[in-house]
Amino acid sequence: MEKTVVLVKPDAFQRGLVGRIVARFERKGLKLIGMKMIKISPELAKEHYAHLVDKPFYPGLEKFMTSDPILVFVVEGQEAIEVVRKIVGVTNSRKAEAGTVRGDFSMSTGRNTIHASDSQETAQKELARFFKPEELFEYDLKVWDYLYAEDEKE
Ligand code: IDP
Ligand code: MG
Repeated sequence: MEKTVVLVKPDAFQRGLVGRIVARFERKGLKLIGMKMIKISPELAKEHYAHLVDKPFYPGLEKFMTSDPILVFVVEGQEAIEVVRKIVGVTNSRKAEAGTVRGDFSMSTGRNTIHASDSQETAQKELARFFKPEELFEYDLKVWDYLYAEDEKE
């Protein structure tokens, strides 16, 4: 089963949206296997946003992401990476579809409430970046048989 990483950004904390955002993933049927609050350091921000460090908006992005704690969590499920990115919506929240997290909760690109891994490679890197092996939990989700049919389980 695929695992993917979600960050709930400082704007969601300030706006009291954390619980509602996590609930979106729970109600979909994704299995929560790790979750914690952390404060991102400037070094970690540069690593996480390595693809953006040369952009003019990067200093503001780093300042914002390191300003307050964030929530980081991991969900597991069939095609979880793609499913989660769909729930998150596109980067510019004003263009994000209604029903997505960004489409429903944000008006902004720079304050878009949430991050999610965008590929299998990124998901693996982000898992290692934010979680120690012992912080991820393997447990039996009793409703598994109602989330997936026999031919959809691995
Ligand atoms: P993503 O979060 O949808 O994967 P990325 O292109 O990976 O989008 O950008 C990471 C984050 O950087 C975005 O979520 C957003 O907060 C910020 N960002 C991206 N592009 C811009 C921009 O043009 N202006 C300001 N912030 C941006
Ligand atoms: Mg991205």
